Amino acid sequence: GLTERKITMINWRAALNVYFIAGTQDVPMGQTLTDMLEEALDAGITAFQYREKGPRSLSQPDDIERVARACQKLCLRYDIPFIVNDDIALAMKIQADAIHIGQSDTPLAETVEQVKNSLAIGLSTNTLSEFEEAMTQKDLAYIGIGPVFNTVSKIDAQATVGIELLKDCQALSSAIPQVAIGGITSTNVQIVRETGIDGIAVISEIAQSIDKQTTVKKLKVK
Ligand code: TZP
Ligand code: MG
Repeated sequence: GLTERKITMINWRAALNVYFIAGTQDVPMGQTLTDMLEEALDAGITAFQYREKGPRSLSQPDDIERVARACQKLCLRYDIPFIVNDDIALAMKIQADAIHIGQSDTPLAETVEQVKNSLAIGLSTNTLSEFEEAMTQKDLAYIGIGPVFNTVSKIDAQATVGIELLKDCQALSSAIPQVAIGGITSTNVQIVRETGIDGIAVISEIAQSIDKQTTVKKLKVK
């Protein structure tokens, strides 16, 4: 059945605490995505998004599905949400916990229709008006805001939004859980946390870390 593939009752505010994102392209030489993910899970990440995108990413659907299922299985074992980036068909096929879409992916209304209530939905925003629009949507589990700082992990990243946009969004509404993304590291995480945002999403800070226990501990709010 489908039930054993999903975790139950997701508290998204808690899940956003340390939200790790990665795909094959983010794995350091000599490692595998699943090994890297297992280390991150062991260190205490609170959500994982499978994002297969950009140079060095897998392109064969069968390979992508196999890796996705392996990651999903690990996340289930650690009882944290497994989220698929962008690929609604894959997310539906394997019954992920959620689908994450950006502003230039499948529009939200269409995504809602396609997931038929069986997946939670997360949406990225890059401006205050996109955030305001997202806040009116009843179908969103959480909203991403960024890139906060410069990122090396997304080739088509929008201009950086800085801490100011995070503060403005927080001031506007916190009705839907929010996560900051883009260039967040152990050294700048404090000022991001001070905005009162629910969580942080990172790729490179965890993917590149040779001591994930220490890195996640620094990023995480107890
Ligand atoms: N969306 C906005 S920035 C970004 C994504 C997927 C990449 C974040 O990666 P990093 O390495 O944490 O800056
Ligand atoms: Mg996208």
